[in-house]
Amino acid sequence: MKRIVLLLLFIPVFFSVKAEDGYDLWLRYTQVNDAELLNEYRLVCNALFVPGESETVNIIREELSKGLAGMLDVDVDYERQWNKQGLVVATPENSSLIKEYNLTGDVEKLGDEGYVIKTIQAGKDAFVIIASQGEVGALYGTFHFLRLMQTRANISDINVAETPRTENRVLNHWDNLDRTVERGYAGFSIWDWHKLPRYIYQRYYDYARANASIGINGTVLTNVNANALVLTDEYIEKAAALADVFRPYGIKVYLTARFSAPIEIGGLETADPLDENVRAFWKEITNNIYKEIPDFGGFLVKADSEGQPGPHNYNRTHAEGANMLAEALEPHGGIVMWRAFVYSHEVPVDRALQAYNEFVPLDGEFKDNVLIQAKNGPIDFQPREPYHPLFGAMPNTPLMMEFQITQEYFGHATHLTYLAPLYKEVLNTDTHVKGEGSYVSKVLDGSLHGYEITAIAGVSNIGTDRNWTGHLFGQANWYAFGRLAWDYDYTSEEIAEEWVDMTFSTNTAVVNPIVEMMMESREMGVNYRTPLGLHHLMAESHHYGPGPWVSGGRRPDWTSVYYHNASQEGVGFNRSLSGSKAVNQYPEPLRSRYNSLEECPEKFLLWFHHVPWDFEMNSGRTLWDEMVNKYYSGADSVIWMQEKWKQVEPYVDDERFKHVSQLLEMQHEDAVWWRNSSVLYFQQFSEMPLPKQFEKPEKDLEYYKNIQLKFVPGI
Ligand code: BDP
Repeated sequence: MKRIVLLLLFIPVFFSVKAEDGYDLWLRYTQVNDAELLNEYRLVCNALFVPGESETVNIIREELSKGLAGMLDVDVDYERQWNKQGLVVATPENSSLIKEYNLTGDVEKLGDEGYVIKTIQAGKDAFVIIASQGEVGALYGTFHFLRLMQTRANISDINVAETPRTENRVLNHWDNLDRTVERGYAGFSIWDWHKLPRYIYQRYYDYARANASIGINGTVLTNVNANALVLTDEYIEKAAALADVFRPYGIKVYLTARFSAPIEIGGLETADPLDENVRAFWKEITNNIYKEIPDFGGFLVKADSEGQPGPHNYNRTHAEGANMLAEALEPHGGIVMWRAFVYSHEVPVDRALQAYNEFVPLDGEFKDNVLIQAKNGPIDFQPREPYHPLFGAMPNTPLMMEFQITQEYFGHATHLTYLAPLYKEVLNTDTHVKGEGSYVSKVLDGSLHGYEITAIAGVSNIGTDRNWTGHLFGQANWYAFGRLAWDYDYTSEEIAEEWVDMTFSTNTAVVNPIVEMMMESREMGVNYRTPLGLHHLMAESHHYGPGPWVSGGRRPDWTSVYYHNASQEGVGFNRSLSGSKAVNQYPEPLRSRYNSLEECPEKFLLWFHHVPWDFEMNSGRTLWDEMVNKYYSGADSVIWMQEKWKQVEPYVDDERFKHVSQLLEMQHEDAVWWRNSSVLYFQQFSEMPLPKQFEKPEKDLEYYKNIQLKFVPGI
C-alpha cells in the first residue's frame, strides 16, 4: 500500500517534465502555471493587433502566436478592427498610434533597431504598445515582450526603452566549404553548401530566429582561414540564398575574403593591394556580390597571420590591404573587419606585443569603413588574459571586439563553462586612457573616441548537433554573447538567470543551483587549467587537454614552455620592464600596477612576471602551494557542480538531465587529468612537496605525457 501511495505522489512530478532535446533553445514558451499570472498575461494579450504587410511583420505575428499559444494556451487571432485593448506592435509606417500617443520622439531617438514597450491607459484605452521606428526593432521588441512572460515578469505596467549599444553584432562562423568547422565541436557546419541555393533547411530560419531573439544582426558565414571559392559566382548565389532567409530577421551576411583571391580565382599574378588590376578584381567581385545580396555586410579578413596571405607579401601595410577592400565596398555601404590577430615567427619578440606594434603606428591610416577586429586578449582566447592593449590605443580607428563563443581552450563542447564572466571581465576593464571610466566597453560602443562605426563579434559554437551547440550549456554562451553585444551593462548573473528561466524553469529550486554553477564555472576552469596568469598550456593541435610539456615543433610561440618558462628559479613570462616590456603597452596606472610584482593582480601574476616558487602570495602561502591549491580546488569544484546539478533532477527532463550529468562526469575526469598533469609537471621544477591535505596523483608524469587523443573534432 505504502509503495502505491509513493508512486502516486511521484508520478505527476516526473511525468510533467517532458523529454527535450534542446533544439528549441531559450524559445520554449512553456505554459504559465501560476493562475494569477496566467490571468494577468491573458488579460494583456486578449486582443492582438499587428498592422502592416511584410515578411518581418509576418514573423512578428508568427512569433507572438507561438509564444502565446505555448505560454497562455490560447489560439491567437489578429484583429482587423482594433478597439485599443490588448497588445499592438507598431511602426510609424504601419500605424498612426505612435503619433497619437506621443511616442514619435522616443521611437525616432531609439532608431530602427530600438524599441519602446509601454502600457497605455487613457480613458477607455488600455493596451501595451511595442513601437519601433523600424520593423526589425519591432521584432526585437516582440522578443523582449515574450521574454518578460518567459521569465514570468509582471507586465501590468510596462515601460521599457531599449536600443543596442553596438551597431554591428555579428557571429563569426569558422565554417569551411566542406562543412567542417574549425574549432567547432557541435557537429558539422549548418551551411549545406552542396545543396544551396536550391535546398533551404528549416534550421536556417530557426537560426535566424534565435539570433534575432537576442539582437544579433550579422553573420560571417565562412572561416577566417578563408577559401577564395566563396567569392565565385556559384558560391555567391548560395550565400545569397542564405541572405534571403536572414534578411527579414534583420541579419546581414558577410564573407571572409582571402587576400590571394586575385591569384587563385582571378587569374592574376599578384595580389598586391596597390596593383590596378588587383583593385579592379576586388571591385568586380564586390559588385557581383551586391548584385545578388544588396544588403551584403562586407568582408572579414585574416591576413599575414598563421600562414594566411596578406599585404606583407608585397611589402604593403595592413592599412594598404584593408583600404583596397574598403574602397570596393564603400559605394555599397559595406565594411571591412580587418583582424589584428597577427604575429610573425620571424619577429623575435614576445608574441603578446606584436599586434600592438603592428597596428598602433597605422592609426588614422585606415579608410572610414574599416574596423580593426582584436581578440579580447593579446595572445589567443586563453581562459584568462588581460585585455588587449590595442583597446584604447587607436583613437582614430574603430576597434571591434572578437570574443570566442566556441570553447577552443575551455574544454570544447564537453565542459560546462559559462563565458559571460570572461566577457564582462574584459568589457569592464578600465583602460584609463582618457582618465578613470575609460572602460573597454566604451571603446567598443564608440563613446570614448567618437568612432563612427561600432561592432562586436563572437566566434560561433553552432553546428548540426540537434541541440545546436553540443553541450546544452553552450547555448548560454551564444545567448550571453548576444545579450552583452546588445547591452554590455547586463550582469553575467542577470543573463544567466534569464537563460535558465527560459531554458529550464523559473522555479527557484532550479534557477538558484544552476545559476550558481554557471557563475563559478569559468573560474574553476581557469583554476584546473591555467591558474594565476599561466597560459597556453594546452596539448598541441587539438587544444583539448593539458600539455605543459609541449616544446620544440615548428615555432616556439606554439609551445607551452615558451609561455611558462618554468625552471628551478621560478615560473611565468616576464613581461615587466625587466623582461619583454609588454607592460609598456598598457596606460598608467595599469602599466605600473602590472609591472610591480607586489601590485600585479594575482590572477595575472604569471602572465606578467617570472616568479620564484617560494614567493609569498596574499594568502601567506608560497607560490607553489597557492598554485597547487588552485589546481585542486578547481578540480574539486567540478564535484560541487555535479552535486548542484543533482539537485535539479526532479525538475529537469530526463534527456537533458542525463546529457549534462554525463558531460559533468567527463569534465571531472578531465579536470583531474589537467590538475595531475600540471602539478606533476611543475613539481619537477619547484622540487617542493604537495601540501599534505592533497592526495598524490594516482599516476606519474610519464603516464599523463603519453596520453594522445586521436580524432578530436574541430581541427
Ligand atoms: C586560434 C585557433 C586557430 C584560428 C586562429 C585565428 O587555434 O584555429 O585559426 O586562432 O583566430 O585560436 O585565426
